[in-house]
Amino acid sequence: MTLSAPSAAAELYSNGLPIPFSPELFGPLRPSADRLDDPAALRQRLRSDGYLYLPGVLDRSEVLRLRGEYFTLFPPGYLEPGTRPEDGVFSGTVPEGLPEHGVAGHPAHAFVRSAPFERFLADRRLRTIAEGLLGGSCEMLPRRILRHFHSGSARASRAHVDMDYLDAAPPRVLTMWIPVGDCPVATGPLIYLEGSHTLAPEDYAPLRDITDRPHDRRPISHDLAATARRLGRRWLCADFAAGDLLVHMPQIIHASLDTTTAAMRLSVDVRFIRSGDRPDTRWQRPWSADDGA
Ligand SMILES: O=C(O)CCC(=O)C(=O)O
Repeated sequence: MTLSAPSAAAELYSNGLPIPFSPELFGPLRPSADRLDDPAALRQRLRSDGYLYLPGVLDRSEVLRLRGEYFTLFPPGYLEPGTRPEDGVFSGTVPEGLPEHGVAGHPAHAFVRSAPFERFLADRRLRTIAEGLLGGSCEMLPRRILRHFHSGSARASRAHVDMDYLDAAPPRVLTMWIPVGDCPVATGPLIYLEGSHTLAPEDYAPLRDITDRPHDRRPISHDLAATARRLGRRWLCADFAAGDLLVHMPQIIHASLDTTTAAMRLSVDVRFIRSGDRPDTRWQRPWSADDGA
């Protein structure tokens, strides 16, 4: 599989820090959609890679409809004039008075509590994949996160493992990441550190001192180049299209890149646990960006 060159020359960024798009630091994700009809093979692939990259599993038109329904909620001036909400093209100006992303009053806060969002996530395909992977009936945790980044914000997700945020959860948990729109490398997708689900937490503990959030020990680091070099591993990425799905284990190190395109990055991440397992109570409420979980 080849990666298209990012539109922003050879240098990418995460949280404003540069990371060269070089073969030393980046490699391609391995697609696994050919195993969808074989849950045992899919489970085996998840165990060996720590993630599953499933291109084209969801209905592209439904994903784009969700994108349009979200961006319709923004005040005039936010989207580039002459573009459609489903394009999600940033005008370059955040309207005055727009609350911080995901807090009460911001469109994302209402959207994750809305019928279109519920309907989209009720897609049987998500549950079927989760049940095949977790080996039985599953529940989607109610805290479902809508992430939205635009160019110029120098914001992305720091390197982390989900188990540091779900530490009161049972071990049988997995995450699904859904790009809500096309998300090539330059738009700032999720990336995985190759084979990092096999590391022990002590292996990456020293990286926690390379941080822009010294008060919060949960992120591993905001410096993705240092993370890759210190651990001797590449970041795996792909040019995602609307309809693609990623699944990962709570032990794999992942992060995201800054958005450098006018088209905004929109995604949803959800977690499944086995029915009957005791959930982490912080994940039992709908997401709000200031809920601290
Ligand atoms: O979308 C992102 O930038 C981060 C998502 C994430 O960490 C996850 O899905 O576990």
